[in-house]
Amino acid sequence: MSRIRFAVAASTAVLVAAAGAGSALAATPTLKGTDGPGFTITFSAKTVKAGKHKIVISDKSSIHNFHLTGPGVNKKTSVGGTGTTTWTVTLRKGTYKYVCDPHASAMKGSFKVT
Ligand SMILES: [Cu+2]
Repeated sequence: MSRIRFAVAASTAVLVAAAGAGSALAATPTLKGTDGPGFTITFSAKTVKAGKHKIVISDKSSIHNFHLTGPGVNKKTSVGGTGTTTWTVTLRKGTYKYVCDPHASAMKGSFKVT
C-alpha cells in the first residue's frame, strides 16, 4: 500500500515538472513593425517585457526602411528593399527607438522594455 502511494506521488511530481518545462518552452512572443506605404512607421507595442522576441517587419516601400536600436540591438532593413523580415532579438530593460533612416525626423517612434 505504501509502495502504491509513493508511485502516485512520484508520477504527480513528474507531471508538475513537465508542466513547468512546457511553460518555459512557450512560443517566443512576436512583435510587428511596418514602414510605408506612405510616410508612416509603426510598431505593435508601446511597452514590452524584457526577453527574447521575434520581430516581424513589413517593409512596404522602396523609399523607406525600419531601423531598430536600443540596448544590445541595432537592426535595419534596406531602404531599397521591400517585403517581410524577421529578427529574433533579446530585448533588455530600457528604451528602444525605431526610425526610417532617410526620413528620421518625421518617421520615428519608440517603445519601452520593462
Ligand atoms: Cu522613410
